[in-house]
Amino acid sequence: MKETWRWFGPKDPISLQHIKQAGATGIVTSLHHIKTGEVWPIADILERKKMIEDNGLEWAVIESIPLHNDIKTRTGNYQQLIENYKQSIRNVGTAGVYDVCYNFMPVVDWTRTNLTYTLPNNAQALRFEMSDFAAYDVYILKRPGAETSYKPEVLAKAKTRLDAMSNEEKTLLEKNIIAGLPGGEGSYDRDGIRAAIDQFIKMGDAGMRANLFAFLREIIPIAEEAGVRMAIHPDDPPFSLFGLPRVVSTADDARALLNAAPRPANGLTLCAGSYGARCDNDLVAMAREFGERIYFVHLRNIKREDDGSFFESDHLDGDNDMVGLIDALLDEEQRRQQAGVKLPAISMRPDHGHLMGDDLGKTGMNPGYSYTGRMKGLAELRGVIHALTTLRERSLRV
Ligand code: DNO
Repeated sequence: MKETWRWFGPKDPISLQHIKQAGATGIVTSLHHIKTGEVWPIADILERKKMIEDNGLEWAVIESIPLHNDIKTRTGNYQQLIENYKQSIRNVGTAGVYDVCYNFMPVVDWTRTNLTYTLPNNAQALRFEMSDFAAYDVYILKRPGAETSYKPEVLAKAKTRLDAMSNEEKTLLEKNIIAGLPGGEGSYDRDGIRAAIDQFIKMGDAGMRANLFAFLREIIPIAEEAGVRMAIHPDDPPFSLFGLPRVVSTADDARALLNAAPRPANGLTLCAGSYGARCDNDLVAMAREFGERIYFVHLRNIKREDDGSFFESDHLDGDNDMVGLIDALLDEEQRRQQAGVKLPAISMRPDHGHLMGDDLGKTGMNPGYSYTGRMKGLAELRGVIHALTTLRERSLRV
């Protein structure tokens, strides 16, 4: 597997040299300075690629070329925006970067309620607490009909949580949910998010899915021509938020979207932490079923709770079968090598890490994307990859 690391570009407090020291060989990044919807100029892509290569690394995956909301709703200037997206895909292919991650989440990108959840060892993790989310949705945002989205016990807990929150805590909760997390799309204030929710909620799952498939039917042929593989990132978390449609949350969703444009350029990002936040998603089975079309993996673990809440646990300690997942991905890589597939390696990155060690208390760390926690995650995952690969080689020799 190709060991990669997400880097937020020249403004990232973590340098390319430090990433190299952590042992990664590939960089996952985006041109964050280009506004969503605009064409990525070749010159900018090449400049970023050179910066990465000058440090002895490779630009392995683009995460992400974000989709403008108008493409998701097929309103406004969406046709021009799709043309722009096609041009960006052609340009990245010309520049020699071949894997593109993107997502089709409505309104909010990845979402957590608590960015400093303290673990028993005093490191900090990211957490999604269903009752806090409900408290925000029902009592602070006051979305019409929001109560119907939650179970009575979640609503009861939400009210208790809300009553115990100071004004500062309420402000922080709102910021965590709607102001946008690193690499995510969409930063709103309260009125802005209300308007965005109104726009998307009426589409329902069927409307949202139809728009995603329409986008794929236009983009996939262009990606194929450009030698680029599109790898859609699942909804994070993989269930409806604010009553909004969600169409990339389950194995059925993944199957339907792969079938909507059944070409090799139409692929998946298997984000273990996102799909894995639902107990009905069997990650190992998904890796085996969709293996051929998985181009990028986010290896992250979580501990789930009954009401849909979860926190991000250590990479090898959680509800996800990380060893089984890596084993399935290594089998797929072996299959590609034997079949002579171009670019057989699957890029993995340690997704998120705890805020720990010297990073605690440092300013400017991107939530989930500090140095030491991810380095620990990468080292643990590398150990699993190394052990499984060694065992495979030995069994071949016998
Ligand atoms: C969170 C990430 C997301 C993801 C985008 C993909 O850590 O997984 O930011 O990169 O949603 O488009």
